[in-house]
Amino acid sequence: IMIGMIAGVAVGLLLQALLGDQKELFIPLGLFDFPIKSVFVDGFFHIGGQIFIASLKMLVVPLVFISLVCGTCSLSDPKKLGRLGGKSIGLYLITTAVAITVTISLALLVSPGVGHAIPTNASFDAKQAPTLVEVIINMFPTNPINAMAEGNMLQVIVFALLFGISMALSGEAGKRVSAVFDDLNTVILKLVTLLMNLAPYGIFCLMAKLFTTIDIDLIYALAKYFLVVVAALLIHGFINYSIILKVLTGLNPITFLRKMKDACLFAFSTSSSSATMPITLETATKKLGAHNSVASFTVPLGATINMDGTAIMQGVATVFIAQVFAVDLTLSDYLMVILTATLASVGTAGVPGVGLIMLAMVLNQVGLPVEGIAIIMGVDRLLDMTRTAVNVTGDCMVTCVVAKSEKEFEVEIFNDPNAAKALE
Ligand code: DAS
Repeated sequence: IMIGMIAGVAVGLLLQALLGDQKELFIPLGLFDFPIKSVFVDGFFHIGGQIFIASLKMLVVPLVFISLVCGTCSLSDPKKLGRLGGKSIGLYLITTAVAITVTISLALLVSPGVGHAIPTNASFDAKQAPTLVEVIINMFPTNPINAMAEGNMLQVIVFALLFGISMALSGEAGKRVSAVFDDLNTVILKLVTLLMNLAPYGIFCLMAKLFTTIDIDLIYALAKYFLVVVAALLIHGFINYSIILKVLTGLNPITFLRKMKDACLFAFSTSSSSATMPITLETATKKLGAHNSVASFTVPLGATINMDGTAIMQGVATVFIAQVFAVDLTLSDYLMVILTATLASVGTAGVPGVGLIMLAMVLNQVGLPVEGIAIIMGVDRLLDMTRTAVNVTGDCMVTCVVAKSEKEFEVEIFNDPNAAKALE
């Protein structure tokens, strides 16, 4: 996977250098000039990358529904589900609030936007973000099949939980259905493994296409903003998570981070927590040692409501945009940003670029011009990749904490460097 990524970036940057300001790169073949960019970048790389992402997303709904039903109905008592829910949602919200508080302090320290009024001709139409009440009501599907068809993951999760609980309470009939779901789970996880064999090629295509077209010099113009976000993401991903994991579980953070490599590379390449979910689930169970009865609940939930990386971007972006527009925000404004960004990340689905859309909700809350998003849109793709890797790391970290506290955790697997080698 790493080789696929590095090769893709290298090929992309090489093609961008060869293209220069031209729109096409022709190779003379005697009879005709061969159009490299159209055939490879807009052809093979684009098609290959999109097919790979689609194949991952194809897995999400069946995998989440089946693994969550299996996980829930295997819970000895549904009361335990309440504990799992309370612990995981509580930890997800706390880590997100910690992320954005640390981030705003860092952003105010560096003040990336002071004295950098950047002219923008780009415009941004902000979709009205849902309120917390709407998010809670919308969690309950009026039509579960429609929720699956639309990929509304919060509704799929709620339906799977209710279905699994009713199975656990249905005696012999529930046991027979549960056996079917266990077999379905085996089959769908096999499909995950089969698709992972395509990963190096899919990631190569995604990276090659992106790095052929990404606007490298725009990053320099927004370098300070870009670097503050990346710094905050790295601090949160490497330091904050390591401290929380060590304090709450005593597990070795270095081992944890090393085992997160593949899931992070997937998240980075796809910019989608949802698309990465099959890998995150495999990582949590087969590499880190969390039981499926916990991971099948906390990982899909985390991929949907836990977006620490996104909240970090939203915190820095708010400070940056306030400074670029010379708007002085008060302490209560920043507290409102922390609350709104934390809730915005709950409502953010795990797909590319939604963090930027939810940023509009945060900017609205503190009266900042939403057009400010147009300033940072150009560098957001690379930041989206990085923050999605942080998002999935947070999902696995909380899964380990909750699983260990529920004694549904195999430390031997966690400490085994070769656990789940088959996945790589
Ligand atoms: N790309 C989103 C995710 O999948 C996060 C974001 O857009 O900020 O986590």
